[in-house]
Amino acid sequence: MPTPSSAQDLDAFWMPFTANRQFKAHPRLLARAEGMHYWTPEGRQVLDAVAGLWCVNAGHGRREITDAVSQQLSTMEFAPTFQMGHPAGFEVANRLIKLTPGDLNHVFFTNSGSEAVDTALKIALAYQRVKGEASRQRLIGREKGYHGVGFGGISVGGMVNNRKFFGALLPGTDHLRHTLDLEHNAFTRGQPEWGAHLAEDLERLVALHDASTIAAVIVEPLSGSAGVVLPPKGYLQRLRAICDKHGILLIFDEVITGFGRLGQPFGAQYFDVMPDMITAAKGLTNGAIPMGAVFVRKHIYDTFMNGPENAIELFHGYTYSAHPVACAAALATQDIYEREGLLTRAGKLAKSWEDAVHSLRGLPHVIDVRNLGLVAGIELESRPGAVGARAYEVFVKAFEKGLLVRISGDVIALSPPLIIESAHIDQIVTMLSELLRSVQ
Ligand code: PXG
Repeated sequence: MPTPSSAQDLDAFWMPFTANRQFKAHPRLLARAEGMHYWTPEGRQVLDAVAGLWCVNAGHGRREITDAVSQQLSTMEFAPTFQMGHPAGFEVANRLIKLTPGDLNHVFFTNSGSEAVDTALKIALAYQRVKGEASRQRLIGREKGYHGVGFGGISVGGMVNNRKFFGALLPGTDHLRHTLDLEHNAFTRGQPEWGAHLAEDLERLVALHDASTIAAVIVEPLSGSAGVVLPPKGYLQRLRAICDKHGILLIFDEVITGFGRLGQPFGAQYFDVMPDMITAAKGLTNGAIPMGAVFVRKHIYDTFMNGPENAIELFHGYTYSAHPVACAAALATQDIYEREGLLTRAGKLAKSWEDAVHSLRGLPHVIDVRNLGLVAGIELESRPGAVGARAYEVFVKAFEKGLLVRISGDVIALSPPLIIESAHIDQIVTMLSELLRSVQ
């Protein structure tokens, strides 16, 4: 593959969530990856502290995934799943439901997290209607929530720039308060003690709209994109209890927390809270081939399986739902996770990760450090009138130094591959502390 070298080469690709002109003036390119590292086209090594984009949980360049994908491509590159099937789709579904908690034992396949979210929201609305509660049409999200970029996802999402350009969005949505509070919780190790009562905000929305109008609540158990926002201890339990009290479905968006990020297969198990649906993507295939999924509890699936047997139960699906090549990647990925114990590895590393990232406390600009499992957020004080500028400078300098991080506003987000070793953790923290000392 030739490396794009002129401004003209870079012009045609309208890059996602990117300052295109700024990037194209000073591009940052990646050309190869293996294990914990990327390499630039010039051959410079970059330590991946963010698993690509929170997805390459088993590390880069896994031969088993490449081989499975290649074999599937040469055997059958595509097969429809509308009124047809192929073995791998069923195999992946059966395999995945062994990882999910309780009776979350049916899977609807999508191609991304955004599609998984829109699918879950549609299932929630259809479920209430099929159940005879068609007045339950409202969907509740949370401030600072990120649920992808479909119209459903941005409507329940709570990040203003992802919403304000796109019109009136879905009608009938509302939002819970977010749980970020530096005044009470700055520099907490793990989940904050303060803030479980914020879940009571759902009672406010019930009082305002009435439970009979609310279909579902969707939250990320831990918000990634908004800058690593943790649920206070007991918060998710309270949210579950209030949903139960009012007959509201609870959806956990686990696109980031799924597949081992917190030391359990899913956040639902880590937090010991049972949602009615889980959305997932990213780590499902180690980022190698796009794939998303919605896990649905038995009572929801069964509600749909009641009409005449020749009736299609859910008018929803994608050409590429359970794409055979994605299924092959998913199976190979799950084999690796199981063989290498990666879905619980974050739990074993969590303490040393926590100690390492909290050692950044006290460095210039650092106003909070948040961590859980193998995730961390380091929040920097914003420059006056220039939110995000300081973290952006750290991000650019980090890449130049050989470290890939993510930023959201002035939060540096870290979510390394789950194969990380302690030497890499040291390296990440050492590089970050030098960088924090070097930026103004
Ligand atoms: N839900 C959650 C919780 C996510 O984190 C999506 C849905 C959408 O997934 P897709 O596959 O449609 O992108 C996500 C995606 C970041 C970052 O660094 C996070 C995501 C994507 C890109 C960047 O904050 N999360």
